[in-house]
Amino acid sequence: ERGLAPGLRYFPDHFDRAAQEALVAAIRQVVADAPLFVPRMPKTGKPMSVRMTNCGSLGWVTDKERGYRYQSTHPETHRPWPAIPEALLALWKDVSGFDKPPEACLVNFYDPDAKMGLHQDCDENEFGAPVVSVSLGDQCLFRVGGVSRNDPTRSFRLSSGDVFVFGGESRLIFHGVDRIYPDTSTLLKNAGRINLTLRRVNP
Ligand code: MD3
Ligand code: FE
Repeated sequence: ERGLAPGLRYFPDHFDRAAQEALVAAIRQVVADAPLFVPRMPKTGKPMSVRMTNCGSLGWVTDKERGYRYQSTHPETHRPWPAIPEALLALWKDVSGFDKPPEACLVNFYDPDAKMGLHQDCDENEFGAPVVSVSLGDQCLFRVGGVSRNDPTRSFRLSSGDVFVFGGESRLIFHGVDRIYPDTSTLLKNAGRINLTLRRVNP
């Protein structure tokens, strides 16, 4: 483990190959139940380049009309989200330092040309809990700044199996994914990258 800034912890290679394969299998089941959807920016309806789904009692969704929010059902099937896989609940217990379990696990799928602009995660009502992130598949260039958009940023090349914990003073930092490095992992059959983020939504 490496501590990088107050509240920001990095666990390179936390999951070994077998554990990563088990996580991918669990996520494939989640996607079979709750298909990937294309998130759209509030007001403009511009599609994001990542595709998403969720597991847990609440999932993060966004569309043109209603914007960013958490809800208990899939935006297209209108069914409840599937359960968070046990291995991810165990990870939360190991690294979050927070006693209540996460309500939400957002699953982001990056094609080789997908990215995510610099943003803060502030749609939750509980900033005392950290966000725990797991990277699977191709490497990416991940950028983290400070709590103001203009703060200087640092970049990290994240690899499959890496875990990040964003808590404390780092819970509201700006962050984004600048690019995917194609063909840098053999974990996923269909290439690209998966990121899982575990979150506590309500106090
Ligand atoms: C720092 N996802 O889903 S994970 C997101 O790789 C998101 O898919 C990126 O940003 C991805 O919102 C980055 C790392 C991450 C996730 C949540 C954070 C960093 C964070 C919340 C607060 C601070
Ligand atoms: Fe984020």
